[in-house]
Amino acid sequence: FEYAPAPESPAAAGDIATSYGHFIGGEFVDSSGSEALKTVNPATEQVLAEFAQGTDEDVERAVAAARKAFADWSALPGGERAKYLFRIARIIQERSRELAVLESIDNGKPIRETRDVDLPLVAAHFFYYAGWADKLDYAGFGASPKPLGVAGQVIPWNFPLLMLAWKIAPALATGNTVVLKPAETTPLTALRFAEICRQAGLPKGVVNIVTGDGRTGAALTAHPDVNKVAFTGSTPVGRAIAKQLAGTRKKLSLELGGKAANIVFDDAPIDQAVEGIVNGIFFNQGHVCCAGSRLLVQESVQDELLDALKRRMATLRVGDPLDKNTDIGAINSAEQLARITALTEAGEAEGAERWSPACDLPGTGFWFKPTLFTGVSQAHRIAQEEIFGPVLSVLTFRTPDEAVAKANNTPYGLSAGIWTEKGSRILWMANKLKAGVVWANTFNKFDPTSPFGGYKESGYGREGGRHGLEAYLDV
Ligand code: TXE
Repeated sequence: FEYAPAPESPAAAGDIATSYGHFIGGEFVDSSGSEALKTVNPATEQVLAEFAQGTDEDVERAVAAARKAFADWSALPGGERAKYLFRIARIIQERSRELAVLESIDNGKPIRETRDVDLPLVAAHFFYYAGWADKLDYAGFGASPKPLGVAGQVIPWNFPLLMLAWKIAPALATGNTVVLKPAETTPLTALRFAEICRQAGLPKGVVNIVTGDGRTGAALTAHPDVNKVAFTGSTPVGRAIAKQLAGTRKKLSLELGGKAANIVFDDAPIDQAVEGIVNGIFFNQGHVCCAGSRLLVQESVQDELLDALKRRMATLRVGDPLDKNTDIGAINSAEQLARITALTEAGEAEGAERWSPACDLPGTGFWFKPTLFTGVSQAHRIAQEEIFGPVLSVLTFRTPDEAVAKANNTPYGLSAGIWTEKGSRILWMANKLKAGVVWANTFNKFDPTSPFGGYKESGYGREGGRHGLEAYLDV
């Protein structure tokens, strides 16, 4: 084994370099090309740093480094691999403040969320999968399941570090090595994670980070020496990757878009349901694949629920992501803001009624008011397409059967929520809903022990839990 250099002294979140290359073979290296991209703070539009647009040659070098490391890494006893993962988990906890601030600056999400949700979950995933590394032989994967080889992983910008953890932790626990490409609007925490790999003494080449846009992603997923592709992102790109991989023997898992229904029955405690609806759609500015973007409310409580919801929406604070009182931060990019704007305009054009509370938005940066649409019909684009912003479409139902039919009436099937006091109804509904995750009397609850993934256009394969290991093993 070639071990990485001795621990470095931790940086502060503000220590952002002016330009970054890739992390390949345990070293920070320059790109073979000269094209650089910029990442901006979406709350201020200020450029944070330049980073490399990964070339085919960069991807080649990274895959070669991962291949070289694979022989020794996969031969390590699971308990030895676990030690590295536990060490990474502990360093993430120690550096969580720095990482939370950096994530909020690069992504735009409120510090309260990065601090209390993202970072604890990131560490939890490394702890959880560290615990699996030495137990694979006795857990129903056959006598001695084999890692697949080099995993090419492409992640989105909505939970940059958490998506990295969902992908890297199970891959390493099972003995695979990794080349990961972060999203082009949020590369900074993945590059900081590379430092953490060095700090943990992770052998060189086990984790490689190559930055760039979709061209770099496509070069990675197409590389012939990549054995496993894991992708989280848009449904069109997921479909393109599936086509690209057809005819190869690469294993593929896809976690794509969603259009979840949050279903509220007339016996649900209204205040609790309102909190769940707000968390369901306004958490992370609605940049959440499993966001509760459709509210299905039983007709008899529609007026009462919408009154309470509007009162609650009027209390939401939109603004500076680094202010601990902020509920809704900045939209991640100008492109995403344009997508949200276009779909909400389509909602109005198709005849739905739009409402937002009075709220002052900062002058610079990318912002969107919490928005509610009533009078929405199932055929409207805002009832069918993923908006990926703080926009809720309200539909109504009378019976549980009608709620199921409407909830299932989208191309997606990632998640759903049910609000009712009746346990029997929860079980009945959960079986009928075509969704990989069904929450009852809560929403957007994540846990490393639970498998997560979709039906239909939301993708295939599961991440998290014991099922998440299967994506990285030949059983
Ligand atoms: O996604 P892309 P975008 C949805 C959401 C959003 C829309 C567009 O509705 O409004 O997608 O977002 C890389 N081969 N979700 O444009 O393009 C890209 O560089 C390989 C849902 O940001 O799919 C980035 O790293 N990789 C979602 C990643 O794919 C390619 C999260 C995601 O970008 C590639 C994000 C290619 N041909 C967006 N093209 C979720 N499921 O949570 C791009 N990429």
